[in-house]
Amino acid sequence: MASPISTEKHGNVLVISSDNPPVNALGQAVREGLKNGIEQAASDNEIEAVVIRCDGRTFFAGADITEFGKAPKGPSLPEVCDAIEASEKPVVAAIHGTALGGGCEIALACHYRVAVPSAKLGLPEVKLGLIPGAAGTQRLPRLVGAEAALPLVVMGNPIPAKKAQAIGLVDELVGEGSLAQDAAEFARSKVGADIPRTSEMTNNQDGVKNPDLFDEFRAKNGRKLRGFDAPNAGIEAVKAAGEMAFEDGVKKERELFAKLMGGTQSAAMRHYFFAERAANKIDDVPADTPLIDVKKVGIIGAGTMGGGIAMNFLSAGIPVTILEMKQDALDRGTGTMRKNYENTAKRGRMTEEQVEGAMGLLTPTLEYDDLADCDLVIEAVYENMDVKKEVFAKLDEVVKDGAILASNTSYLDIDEIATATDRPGYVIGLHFFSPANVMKLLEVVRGEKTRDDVLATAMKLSKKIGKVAAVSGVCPGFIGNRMLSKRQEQANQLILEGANYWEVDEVLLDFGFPMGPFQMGDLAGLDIGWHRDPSKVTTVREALCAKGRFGQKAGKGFYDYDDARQRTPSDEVKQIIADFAEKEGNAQRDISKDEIRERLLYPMVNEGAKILEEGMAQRASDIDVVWINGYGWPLYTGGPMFWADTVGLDTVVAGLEKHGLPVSDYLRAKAQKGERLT
Ligand code: T1G
Repeated sequence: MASPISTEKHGNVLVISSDNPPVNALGQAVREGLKNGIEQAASDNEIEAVVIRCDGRTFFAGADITEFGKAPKGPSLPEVCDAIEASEKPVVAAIHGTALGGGCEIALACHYRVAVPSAKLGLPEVKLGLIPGAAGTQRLPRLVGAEAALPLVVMGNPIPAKKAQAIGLVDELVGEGSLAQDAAEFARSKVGADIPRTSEMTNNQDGVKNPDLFDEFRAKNGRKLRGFDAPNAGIEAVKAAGEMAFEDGVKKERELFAKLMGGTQSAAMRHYFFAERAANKIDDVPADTPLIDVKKVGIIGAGTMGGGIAMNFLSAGIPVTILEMKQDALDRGTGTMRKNYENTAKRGRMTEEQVEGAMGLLTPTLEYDDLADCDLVIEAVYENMDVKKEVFAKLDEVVKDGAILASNTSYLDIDEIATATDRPGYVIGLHFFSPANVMKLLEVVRGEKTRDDVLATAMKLSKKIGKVAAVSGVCPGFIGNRMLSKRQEQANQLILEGANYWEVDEVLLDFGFPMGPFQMGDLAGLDIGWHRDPSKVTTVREALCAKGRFGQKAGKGFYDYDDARQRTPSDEVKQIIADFAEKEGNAQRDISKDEIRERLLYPMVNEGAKILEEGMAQRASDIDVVWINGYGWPLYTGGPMFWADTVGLDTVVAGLEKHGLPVSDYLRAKAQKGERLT
């Protein structure tokens, strides 16, 4: 098979090119070709300088993740990097697209780096539960200093070429259309000059002069890094770069890398990397299905959801017409959207003109007729079937043929809603999660009659508005809420049987969720939907509301809150629950945290298995995508399905049986056959 690497002489410059779509991943053939190219340059006396570049959309975007876990085949990436750096002739990296991970390490091993302004550079290995494994944590601090290296290595977010130039990672920005020749020119200009090797530089001493740098960085980012192993390893590796000789630092990096590679967190995060991409594919819809061009979107309802949904499209540059029934509701809704954008601008994440640009694409209206030329209309009105059907009947009348009519319903039957129209093929569910302009998850609910082009359009559009979409079938609660209801059921049952409600929260917090169900109840308000009759107590929540315990806003709910909203478990609440339980005939007993965790999480796995069995999700990894992006399931465990495989399905089944909880045939069969869900 032809090598993905080719070389071409341009006068005294050898240009080594990689053509390895889709992202020039540094697979074995690429690594071998690069090494051979450097050797060719060394042995050719006419060559005085080298450029390394890539064809296609991007410079090397990292090691080839599909090779992980397989027996490594030489030459290794560190070997290739060392060969590049050792070259006696100047080597220039010509960067476009995204130079990520191993790609950034190749660039660091080069003696110079030139990039087009639209390029990005980064070390996202932490997002795979790893750290750079080809001396990136040792070369980068020597080139740009420990302080500038820490965010790149530990948070894993890429930076634009301009910022890379500012910290010294990129030497020169060149023309978008003239990268190859500008890089060759740049290389020629370095012939005869001393060769700058990043492994010999000493900018990393800032971390030695200010050793608090590392703990300060760890503390500043503590919440985001909670539970993850790789970020801390990244900090250790960058610290080592300042304290050790290069070779020793590389050894330290390799130790840390190997430990992470062998751990469950990296396996989980690599699973998630592919899961997120797989979720966008619909198995029975051809990849070349023609898409509907969505030039204008209509949103019905300017409340929290409607406004949040609208912002997703406005931020992606898609005009939105938003409809309300009354002027004051419309004004309130659009006012909230503007305020949200202005807050984002205050945090420096948007410019003023971007705010005006987004708001300039918004057309508020009270008239359904103004939706007539929309290509997609999404309703986010009251969660009531009759109301939804009325809206869809109206839309069917007013909106042009071929337009998609979507409901943001979180559990109602999309097929029934579709019967209110003469275009069931164009009806789909687009279930956003609150706050809709922030939460990444979008459950795309495929109706019985939803057309392929409508579904394919929804998936493509989800990427355009920065969402992670997963397809769900029509069932109560779709994928996420259906599994959530099982956890909620057990949480409520557990406290009636004597489990301490704060321990139920702690189990989920310790597992890695951002919040437990009782904390969540206090935050949202326990009195939502309360009938306001203190004498009528049929649930624990009603018992608490009867005592004015409405949650954080009342200073007390399940917990007591101080002025800083710090929560403390309440003996009064413990008693209220015990009294209520006794009235209901529930005997109280001490319940261990292990039992709590099994009863909260295993029924979710069982429900996920049923969702798969019924074909309500295309694949187990889609369920992981839903829970990680919609409900804060800790990424480093890979999601409920991957986590169940890690625990072992036989252990899950045994746990469910031990607690007298139902086991689906699908899950039992998988466990008996020793198979995995993912
Ligand atoms: N290896 C293998 N395949 C990859 C890949 C990679 N590194 N990156 C992307 N793909 C595939 C992806 O699965 C998809 O395949 C297609 O390319 C398009 O990707 C030693 C150890 C580059 C920003 O973490 O962030 O280097 O679905 O849909 O949205 O220190 O891909 O088409 O069959 O995401 O335009 C470090 C991971 C690796 C970068 C492009 N590098 N990739 O985004 O397209 S570890 C990364 C990305 C490492 C060294 C360490 C993104 C992208 P398919 P896509 P995109």
